[in-house]
Amino acid sequence: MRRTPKLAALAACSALVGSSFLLAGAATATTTETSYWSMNESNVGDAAVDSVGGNNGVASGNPAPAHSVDVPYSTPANAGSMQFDGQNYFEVNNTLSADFSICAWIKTSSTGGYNHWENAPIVDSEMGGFAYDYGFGIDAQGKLAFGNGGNITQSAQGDQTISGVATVNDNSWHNVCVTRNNTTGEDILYVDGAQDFVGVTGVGNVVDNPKAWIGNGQDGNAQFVGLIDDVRFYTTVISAADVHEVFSPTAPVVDPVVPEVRYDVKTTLAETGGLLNNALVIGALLVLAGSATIVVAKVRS
Ligand SMILES: [Ca+2]
Ligand SMILES: [Ca+2]
Repeated sequence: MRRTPKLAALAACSALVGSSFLLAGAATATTTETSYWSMNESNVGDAAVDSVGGNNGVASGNPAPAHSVDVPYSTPANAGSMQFDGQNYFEVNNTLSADFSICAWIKTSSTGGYNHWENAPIVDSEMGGFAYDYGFGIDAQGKLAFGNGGNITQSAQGDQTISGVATVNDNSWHNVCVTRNNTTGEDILYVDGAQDFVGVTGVGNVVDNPKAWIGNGQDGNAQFVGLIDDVRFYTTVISAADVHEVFSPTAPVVDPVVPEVRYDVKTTLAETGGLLNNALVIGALLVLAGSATIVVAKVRS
């Protein structure tokens, strides 16, 4: 009679003694992410920590942005978002210039104007009059908007603004992104992980204002009143797949470690120890790890 191999039998009665989880499928967007403000600070007046680039946002205004438990997601853990009242803001260094992307979560009822400097600002690096500047916010119709000053043609400079289609000022959380291509002038707006609108604005490095504000603007803007969370800067045009990953991260691939079973066979060896003669087993371990079998024995004669 064919018998079940002993190791197989042992494996069959294996017991789970430990497990762990490995993360895979990390968002490719993170490879070009240069700033990430989680907005998890708990005290009024705290700097908004940029955990990626160290470009911490200095709180300004009275009152300063306040901690809130109203967040767009809770898994992975999200400790808070920031409340803006139309007056306050965080000031960061403007680290965006040529190709770039901006993403954030917003929850607001605010409306803005028709030009990028008039929008209810999410991130704004405006300078008065024509300048190589930009603004990302909400327009007069409650749509997402982005615009900048730049070279519209080879002979003309000016400001241009594009607006999206989806309503984003319904006081519900929305993930909003813009990508800006400095070669073609193409800008793509995304709402909740999906492409919302494609347009064109002028090209040129938008570096005239060395600062950018989160939650406010610097010249004629409407007020942004509401919550902002998870602001991200990228120095590339991130892909639609990257944007979706920002909106809804791929669930981690669960890869449990193969159960490891350890048997102390000291007793068994002792009972059938005729072959051992003068050997004295003082310890023996049979370790099963997946298909591999490792036998470790300590024998003293
Ligand atoms: Ca947060
Ligand atoms: Ca301007």
